[in-house]
Amino acid sequence: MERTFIILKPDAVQRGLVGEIIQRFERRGLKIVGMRFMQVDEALARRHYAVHESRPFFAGLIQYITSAPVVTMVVEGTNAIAVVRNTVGATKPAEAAPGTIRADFGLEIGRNLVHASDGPETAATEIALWFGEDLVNWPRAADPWIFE
Ligand code: IDP
Ligand code: MG
Repeated sequence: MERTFIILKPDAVQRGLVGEIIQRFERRGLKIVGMRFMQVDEALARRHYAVHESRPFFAGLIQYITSAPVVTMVVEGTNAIAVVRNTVGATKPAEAAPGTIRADFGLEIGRNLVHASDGPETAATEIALWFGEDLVNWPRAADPWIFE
């Protein structure tokens, strides 16, 4: 069982796609163990995207992620990290597979709607950064019908 971290970015919130996007993760069978609606400040944005600090798009990325509220989530499930990345789609919406969130709702890389951890180490780091210990362990009634 894995956990991964997701952000519904400001464009998802401003466009009224929060319910639609969360529904895709829920329907997939992923269990929500953390969720928050928040305004991201610059310091947190810079820590989260520290790996991209030297990139030309960094300033725009910080501006984007702090420009309106976001929804942050931690979800749990079998192979959750890869499953969520696949559900989200490729970074460039134009190259994302049809049926993925970024393909179905996006056009441009700088407005690609969702962040998702890209591996076990980033998932652990990002969950600690954004949620700390503030997660809920709960037995879901449907678990035996989703996890064999
Ligand atoms: P990811 O979100 O698919 O993991 P990363 O390469 O980690 O993609 O980039 C982080 C985020 O930075 C992207 O989701 C996108 O919002 C933004 N980004 C990446 N490359 C560019 C770019 O060339 N122009 C504008 N924004 C970019
Ligand atoms: Mg990334």
